[in-house]
Amino acid sequence: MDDQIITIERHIVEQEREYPEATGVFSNLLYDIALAGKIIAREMARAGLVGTLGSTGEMNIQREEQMKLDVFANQTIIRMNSFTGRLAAMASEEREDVIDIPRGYGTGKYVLVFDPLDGSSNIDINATVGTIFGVYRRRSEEGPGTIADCLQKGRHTVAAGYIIYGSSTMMVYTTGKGVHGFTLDSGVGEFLLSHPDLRIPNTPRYSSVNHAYEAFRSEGAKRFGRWLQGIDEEDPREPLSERYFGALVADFHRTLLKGGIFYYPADSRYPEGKLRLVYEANPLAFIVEEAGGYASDGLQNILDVEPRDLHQRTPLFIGDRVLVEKAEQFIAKFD
Ligand code: AHM
Ligand code: MG
Repeated sequence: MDDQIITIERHIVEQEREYPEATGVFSNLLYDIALAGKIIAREMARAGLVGTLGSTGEMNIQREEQMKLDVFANQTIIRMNSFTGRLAAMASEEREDVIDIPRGYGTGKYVLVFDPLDGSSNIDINATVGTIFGVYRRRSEEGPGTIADCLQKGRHTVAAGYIIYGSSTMMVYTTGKGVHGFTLDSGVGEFLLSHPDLRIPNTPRYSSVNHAYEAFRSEGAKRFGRWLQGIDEEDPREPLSERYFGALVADFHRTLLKGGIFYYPADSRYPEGKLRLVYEANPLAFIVEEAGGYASDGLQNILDVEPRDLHQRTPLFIGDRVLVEKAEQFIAKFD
């Protein structure tokens, strides 16, 4: 195994062999996502050259400024997946409603939820951004997919992953049989297996949070932050070093590889939390659990939250199980 070169295509096929009843539809869906990731990575790499950078001047439905590359990433994923007959519907951070499969094209048994370009405020400084996705089996029997198909508990995820556009492009995915990371060799245009069977390290290395909003947070979240910093008087500990990109994918990726915790609690500006449950928190929660970690909204496992709305927000504590459970304890005690 050590000196083999394993492409993502081969890896997906080999994983599929473990399911004798598999038809190949699911594998093809994962290739399509990987291909969309390569197209987005290429566009990102040349964005500065062709003047793609900067704002379109439009606001997306979350009233945040939308960058041109967000639009490109969103369109690429939709175009790649609309006509294949593999999906019943899609949902994206950039679109208010469920994205239907165009009339005249067949529908399939899966739904795809995604954040096409997370952390977009990082684009114009050439810092890391990423695509997050989750795949579910549809619940409805046939015909166009429904919102209920997209609003499933994270626990029902059949595949989740992300593509991180950093100093190199990586795709990390799981189908519930380990978490595997692939690095894009842009010379040959292939994602090659570079991080088989990722497990979050047992020793936490970094904590990751935006301290600017400390004053807006609940007593429990504040105290948890102080505990991580080693300044809780009742329970002093070695402080955990901090890192914060301000792009969830990048902050999560580091947490997965190096160990530690990322958290974005609820606060008085965002009483429900800032991050989105369906296409941000759930896919990453599914990945972290598969890698030996844990994700919580502060009260319960994120994967057990019943989504009500496509763009629902949630507090998120994700990474090392012991640290995330400690956050839950602070919140239970003080909030
Ligand atoms: P978005 O770029 O899809 O809107 O995502 C929101 C981003 C996350 O990537 C990141 O974790 C968070 O917002 C950072 O928020 P803040 O600037 O408040 O720290
Ligand atoms: Mg996002």
